[in-house]
Amino acid sequence: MKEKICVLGLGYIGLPTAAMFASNGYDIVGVDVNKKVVDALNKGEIIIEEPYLDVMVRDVVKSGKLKAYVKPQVSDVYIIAVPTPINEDKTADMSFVIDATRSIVPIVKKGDIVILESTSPPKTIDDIIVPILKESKLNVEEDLYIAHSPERVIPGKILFELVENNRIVGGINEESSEKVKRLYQAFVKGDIYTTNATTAEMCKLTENTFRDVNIALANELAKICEEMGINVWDVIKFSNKHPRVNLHQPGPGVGGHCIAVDPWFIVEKFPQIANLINLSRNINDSMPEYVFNKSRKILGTLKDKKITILGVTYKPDVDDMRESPIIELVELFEEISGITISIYDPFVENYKYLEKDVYSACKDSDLLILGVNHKLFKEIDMNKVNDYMRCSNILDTRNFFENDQLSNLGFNYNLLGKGK
Ligand code: SAJ
Repeated sequence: MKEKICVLGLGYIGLPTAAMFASNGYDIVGVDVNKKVVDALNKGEIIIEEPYLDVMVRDVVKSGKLKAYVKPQVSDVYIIAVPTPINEDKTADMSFVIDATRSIVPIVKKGDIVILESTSPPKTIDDIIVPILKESKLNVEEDLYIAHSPERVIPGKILFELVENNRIVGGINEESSEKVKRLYQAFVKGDIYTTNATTAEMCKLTENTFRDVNIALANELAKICEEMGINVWDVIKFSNKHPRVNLHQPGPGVGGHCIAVDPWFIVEKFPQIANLINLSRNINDSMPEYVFNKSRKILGTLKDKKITILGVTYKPDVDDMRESPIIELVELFEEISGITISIYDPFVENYKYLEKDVYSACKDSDLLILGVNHKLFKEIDMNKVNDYMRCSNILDTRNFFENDQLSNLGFNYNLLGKGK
């Protein structure tokens, strides 16, 4: 008999995970505190954007394998996939994890499995999950199987990566790791590695910290190369010809809900030791202001100027704006008196200053900033853009455009990380 699984939190991770188990024959209870999510789901509808997820969810709801509730229901497995946002002071807000764990205390029974998928600071299983579960009258270490199994999927490819990626399972003991590993083998084709809970927690944070620190290095090099009057993109390209070097790319900052957040969870626990991690976060956070200052240098003054921004999402070819550094850039421009801002981003429907058409966004503009490298932008007729702009200045933060081509059209082309 397949276990009944209760998934707490029906967001970017919980919902695809629930649907994936359901489509593999498990009975799934989906739980979300947001009644709108629950009502939509019970009609077979979803309120997040993710390729193919709508079809999968519709099918499993129709077949009765996935049902949504606002409260957890008695099950054999509980998967906690709620958000762990960051507080103003850069510490993790664990309230959703705490509430979700507490909500299963009255129904959890001997032999059940409890899995934390949410990205969490190290020791969350030991210091938060286990103590809360002890509020049930169970002898937790003996009676329950508990593990952290962090999600590692990338938005836009979630259903593919849920199946294909390798996975880590860190249990409070070996039986917990093995039980949880067996469960995920229902659909995971990648390898599943077992370890202890704290190691699993640290792996997830380390993966994103690795990227953050490397991006910070690229951003620092960009600033240095500008000072030297050389092109960081060439430095990176040629350095990467070395067989053991793989530099990341600079840019206007790091967005998304993972890389810009997770390193803080390590800093929070080890502020005295995590110097490099802390510094890297600050370097990446400094990039919107760096782009802002570079814009000012290009234009002399920003007062009464019109700025056009291409792309406001946190990365290319998605509609996701969470923690986007371009939002921060926009906020910096907003402080300038007399400034006009216009934005063109075909992936985004709701944001200020949006224009439906790239050429009207560029009309009478003094500076065009390429914020995100959406592939679609390759189709823009730059000759026409040139005609519409008041002054043909470009600031490319992603090495997206061809310098020679734009210079031939008469643009003053500026590249982040390239000095004049
Ligand atoms: N970026 C750069 N330079 C680079 C690479 C990225 O500036 O060389 C910027 C991007 O523009 C973007 C940000 O970093 O603003 C992050 O984008 P991303 O595509 O690198 O990562 P995410 O946040 O969408 O997803 C990451 C992934 N982690 C890793 O690749 C190690 C994903 O596998 C995780 O599941 C996800 O975080 C998560 O949930 O933790």
